[in-house]
Amino acid sequence: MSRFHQLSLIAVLGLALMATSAPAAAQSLDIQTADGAVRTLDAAALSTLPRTRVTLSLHGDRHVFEGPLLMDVLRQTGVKSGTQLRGPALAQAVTVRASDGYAVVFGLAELDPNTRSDRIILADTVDGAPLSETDGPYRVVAENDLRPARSARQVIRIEVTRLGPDLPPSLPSAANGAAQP
Ligand SMILES: Nc1nc2c(c(=O)[nH]1)N[C@H]1C(S)=C(S)[C@@H](COP(=O)(O)O)O[C@H]1N2
Ligand SMILES: [Mo]
Repeated sequence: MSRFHQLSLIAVLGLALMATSAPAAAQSLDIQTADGAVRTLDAAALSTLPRTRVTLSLHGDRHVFEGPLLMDVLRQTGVKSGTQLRGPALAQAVTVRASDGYAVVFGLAELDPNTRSDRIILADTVDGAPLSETDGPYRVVAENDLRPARSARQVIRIEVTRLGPDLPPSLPSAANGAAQP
């Protein structure tokens, strides 16, 4: 094989390797705001946020996860917090989606440290090391959850959805609801 062909082969193999490892190495996160706009936050944007440590029990072992508060991540896209999080803004849901299709939902206010003391973070390290490929790059960790079921691994997308305050037309109002059998 000529030197040129050897180099071409190495280049092709290199590109193939990059293509297969790219999804696992992707560190960006898509956030869909309540008005439908999607914003991509990369690792650099997330690295500027203050970090918090939360302990979670997995299979009987306690692990220390670390990362920014999920609320601080959402605030990057203009979500209101603190005393601004009131009225219609309280009827917003946050759907956290993972690469395997797993999804968990939080009420926006439960993510706000001004509303609840249990912290909910978007962890990128566990016990001081980056998350494994099967858990990361990001994993939600909800402090004091008794089961780790809401701790979605491999988070790739977060959606903020307005659910109210108006009742959807399909739901009975208090008046005609009372008339139902
Ligand atoms: N992406 C993703 N995250 C997930 C799950 C899942 O199926 N997919 N299962 C959840 C459940 S039910 C539990 S109990 C924990 C288990 O955490 P472990 O996989 O680190 O043991 O992960 C949670 N996070
Ligand atoms: Mo579980």
